[in-house]
Amino acid sequence: MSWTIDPAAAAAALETLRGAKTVLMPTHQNVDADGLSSPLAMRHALAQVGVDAYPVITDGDFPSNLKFLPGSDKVLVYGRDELPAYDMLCLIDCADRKRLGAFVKDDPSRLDGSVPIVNIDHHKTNDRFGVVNIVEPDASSAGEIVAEVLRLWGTNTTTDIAKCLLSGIYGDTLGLRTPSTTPQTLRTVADLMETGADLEPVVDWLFRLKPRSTLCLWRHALDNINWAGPIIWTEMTRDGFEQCGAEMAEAEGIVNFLSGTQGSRVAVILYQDEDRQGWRVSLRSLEKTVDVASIAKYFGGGGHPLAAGAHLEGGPAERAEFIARVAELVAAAPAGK
Ligand SMILES: [Mn+2]
Repeated sequence: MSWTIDPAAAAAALETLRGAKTVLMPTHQNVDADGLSSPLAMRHALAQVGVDAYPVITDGDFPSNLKFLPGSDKVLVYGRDELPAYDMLCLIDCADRKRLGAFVKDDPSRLDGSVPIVNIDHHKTNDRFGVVNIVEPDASSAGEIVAEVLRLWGTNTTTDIAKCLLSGIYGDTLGLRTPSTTPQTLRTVADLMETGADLEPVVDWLFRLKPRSTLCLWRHALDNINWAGPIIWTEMTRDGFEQCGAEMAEAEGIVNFLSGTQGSRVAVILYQDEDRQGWRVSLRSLEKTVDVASIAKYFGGGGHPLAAGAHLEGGPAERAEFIARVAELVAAAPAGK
C-alpha cells in the first residue's frame, strides 16, 4: 500500500457523521466526476446507517455527462433547490473550503466551523480544515479514499456505491492513465468491478459521448491557442460558450489535450467568469520538476503537483501579466523529462 488511512480517523469520521441528522456535502466549484461521484457514494453509504446526506452542486448546473450516476436525482443544485436544514458538513475532494462556489460566497459563515466539517480529500494543498481530516495526497482520487474509508467502516459496497466510486477514480485518473494511478488503485478498481460496476457506461459518459456543442467549443479553444515561452495557453471566452450553447463541463478535456504538446512544459486554460471580470485558471504539467500546485498557490489557488488551478481577477492587462509570470516560473523550474 502506498498510503493507508489511520483506522482511528476513519472511525472518528463515522462516529461524527453518525451523530448528524442531516449532512450536506457541497462540492468544489466547477464540479467534475470525482467531485460528485465521491459524495454520492458517501450518500449511499450513510443511508445504510440511517443518516441523510445530500451532495450539493455549489455553482452552475448539474453537468449533463454525470446524470448516469446512481442517485444523481438526489443531488441538490444550489440556487435552484431548497437546502434542507443540516447539522454537519462533509467536504469530499475539496482542497479549500473557500472554493465552494456561491454556497460560500453568499454566506461565508457557512464554512466558518460553526457547523462541523468532515474533510476527506486527496489534494496536497488541503490545509486540514475539518474536525476530522482524512487527507491522502498520494491517492489518485477522492473516490479511491472513500472506497478505503467504506472498507474500514464495513459498509456493504452495493452496486450503486461501486458505480460511483469507479466513476470518481476513472474521472480523476483520466481512465487509469495518470501517474497517480498505482497498483493499489488498480486493485480497488478490480474490487469495484467485481462488485458489479460496469466500465462501459463510465468510459462512455466520461470520455466518449459528447454533444455537438463540445466540438464547437473545442474549435474555439484550438483557434485561440497562444504560446508564451514554455507555456501553451488558450482562453475559453463567455462568447465562445454562448455561441456554442455549451456548458462549462464540456471544456474539461481541453487542458489535458494541450498538455503534452511538444515544445510546451505547462498548459494553461483561462475560463472567463460569467461576469467577465476574471478567469478560472487551470494548469497542467507532464514534468515532475514543474510543480503547478505551487505556481497555483502563488496566485492564491492550489491543487496537485501536475494539475492545479487558481482564480484571476481583472482584464486583459492582468491576464497578460499572469501569463508572463507563469511563463517565468515555469522557465525557472529545472528540466524534467
Ligand atoms: Mn479529485
